Amino acid sequence: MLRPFLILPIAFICAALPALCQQGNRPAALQIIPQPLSVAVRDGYFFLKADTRIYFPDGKADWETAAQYIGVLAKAPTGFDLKTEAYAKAPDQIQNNTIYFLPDNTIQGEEGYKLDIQPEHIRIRARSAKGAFYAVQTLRQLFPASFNTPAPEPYAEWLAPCCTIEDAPRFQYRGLHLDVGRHFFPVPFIKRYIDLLAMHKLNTFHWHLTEDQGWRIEIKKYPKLQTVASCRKETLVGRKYDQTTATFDGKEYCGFYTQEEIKDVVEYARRRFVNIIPEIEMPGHAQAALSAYPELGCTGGPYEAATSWGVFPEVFCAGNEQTFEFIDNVLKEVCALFPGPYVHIGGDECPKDRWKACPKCQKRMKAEGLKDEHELQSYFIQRAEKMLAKQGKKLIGWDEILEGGLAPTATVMSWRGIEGGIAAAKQHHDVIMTPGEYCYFDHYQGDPETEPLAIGGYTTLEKVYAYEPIPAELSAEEAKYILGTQANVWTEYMETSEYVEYMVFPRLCAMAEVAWTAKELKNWPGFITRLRNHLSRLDLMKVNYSKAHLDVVPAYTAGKVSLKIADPMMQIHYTTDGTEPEAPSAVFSTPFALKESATVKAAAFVGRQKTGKTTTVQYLVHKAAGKPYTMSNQADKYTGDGAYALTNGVMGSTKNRNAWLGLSEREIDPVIDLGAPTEFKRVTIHYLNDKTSWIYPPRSAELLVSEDGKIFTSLDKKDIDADKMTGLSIGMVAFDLSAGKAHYLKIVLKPYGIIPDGAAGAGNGAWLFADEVIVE
Ligand code: TNX
Repeated sequence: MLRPFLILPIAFICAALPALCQQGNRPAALQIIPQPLSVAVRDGYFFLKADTRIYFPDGKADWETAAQYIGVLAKAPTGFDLKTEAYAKAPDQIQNNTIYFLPDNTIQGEEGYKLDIQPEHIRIRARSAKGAFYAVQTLRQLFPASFNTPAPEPYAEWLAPCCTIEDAPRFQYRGLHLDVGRHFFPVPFIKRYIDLLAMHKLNTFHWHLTEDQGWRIEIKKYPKLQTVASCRKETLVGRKYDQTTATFDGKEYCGFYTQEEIKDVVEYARRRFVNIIPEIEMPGHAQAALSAYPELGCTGGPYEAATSWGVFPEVFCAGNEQTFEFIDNVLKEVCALFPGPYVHIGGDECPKDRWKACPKCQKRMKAEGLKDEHELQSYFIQRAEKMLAKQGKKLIGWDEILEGGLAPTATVMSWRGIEGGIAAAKQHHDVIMTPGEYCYFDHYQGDPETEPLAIGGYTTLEKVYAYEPIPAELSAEEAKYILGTQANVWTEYMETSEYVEYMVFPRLCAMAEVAWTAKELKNWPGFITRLRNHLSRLDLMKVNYSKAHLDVVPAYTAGKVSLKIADPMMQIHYTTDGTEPEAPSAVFSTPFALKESATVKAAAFVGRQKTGKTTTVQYLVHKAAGKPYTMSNQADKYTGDGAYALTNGVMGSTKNRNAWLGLSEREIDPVIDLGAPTEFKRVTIHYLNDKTSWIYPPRSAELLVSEDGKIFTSLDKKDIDADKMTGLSIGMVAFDLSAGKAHYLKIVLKPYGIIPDGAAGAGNGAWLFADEVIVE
């Protein structure tokens, strides 16, 4: 179990503050996630009993499925065998102790519903069975939390408060993705995942089925995809820093879903109104497929399924007709298995090295009049589009499919930011927004120093909640092409299903509200309050959710330490002497200054109980700490936590990328205003070396000084042998001066430039990551 830091169950918080949770079995307020459009609560309760009858319209199988789902949910906790019955015509006077499902064309949207709970009966109105199903998901959240236990609760009273709820989703596409290529997850977990996404009113499961590290779907025509491509010989341990330090576990890793299993999952999803989008990656991320059928690669192999992570040069050969035959045959079997309208063909991260050197690919480019390898990729994707069209399916691809020309009917998943989505919408193509910064659940959700290993990034619960899927750059007309949004779960570092749950929850709860709830109704304090209650449901379902949102987040502005917590109900206790914060420790209320370097430790409490883990920050007090600075180039992605990134008294570490200020191919040149002429003896600046992540040392560092902030004199310049540094490490440049004095200090770090051949990211501009300018 991956729950090393959980100190206190949510149930305890509820015991301490019952008003915020439930009073006995009676909900104090309706705490639904995602927040519905309108809720009107009345006095009284409806009691679900063993003999409650559920009625659905005769002859409508999908309505029957929605109606039966109440019984599916109720079975374990209540022990009831609830009966559903068809009605030919709804009676004018509805009988007591019934739940009626009523088709109603006046309800807003295909997935909207109206849920009306009276003491005597419940009425669910919807235009389609989908809406009826979401009404059931809402009803489920109105019963006591124990309605979600897998074990019987014989003494519970199954009551739901009388109310009228009218609801409809903001977006028609609400997705969650899972990469089963890097790690394989068995069918029971896939079903649980589908249950959980449906519980949060998402309607799409994007099943990423093929990768460099493993092909996970049975294709009958190509048996070696099962016997060869579904296995890799071993797996990288931990994070790779470079070829010399990587270690492998020596254990073969295999797994795939048979077509029978896929059919079973598709049917399971159908009963939860979830559409599955299968993804078959091409032309890149195809190394496992090539290990089975090497003739489909440009060099002919031999190949083996990848054993570490990243982007690999071995891709499908675009000059070879056999490749297209293979893809056509694979897609035919895939299309037959998945009834939904879409198939995802990947299209991301396809290096063009092999194609450039491949005579067949070059010949194809000539014959087809393609001007570069991007157009060859576009040619590839357009052929896949036609193959899918023959099977009556539409193509989705990652935003790289924009390069070299978009296939005419393609839907674009915008992942490298929002630009791809904007460009596609402007070309009147459908778009699904999944920008990494907000929608990647493989990113850290808390302090990397204390969180389990993740790919990088920093996507907190609050950040996910703040995501707005419609880019401001689009007109109202163009915005209509944004079908919705999706969270992606890449599993390089998630070996177990518990790990996946830890990364997905509670961020998925926030995502649900981004995708479903009307923009005007989104409200962070309201969400965090409802989340407390919701987490008690997830507790009972034994979902291994993260509590990183209960950790204290340090901030630093103008020489003062500030401590923040996402949940306003919590109180922060802290120490500055390195001891563990406990209930008697100081309570944080206003930002405080440190007179000397200190270790600050802080944790969130409810009453005397610690709710999260302890955050530890080492603050260095020096002459530039808390001093403002300006730079010629601004960081957009790696901001190092804001305006004081280089002078906040906190050094970036090898684990924590977020503390570093990062720029690609541009100088980092802070001009620090020390406030007054200041004497100093030593100035140091630090940089990160992590070449497998494209982060390189600077070429040189220069120190300049000025009295007026305009005219600068250079004091010293040092060259750096950037190629010499290996592994993952922090470098430092120190300027020692016998007696320096200045009002303004400027440091110029020259970027490395283009990444050399043979290294990860070759041909791209290297990143430069700098942190703390320490002035002593
Ligand atoms: C990029 S997102 C990828 C994946 C990785 C992921 C890690 C996308 C289309 N491609 O192959 O797993 O980054 O965050």
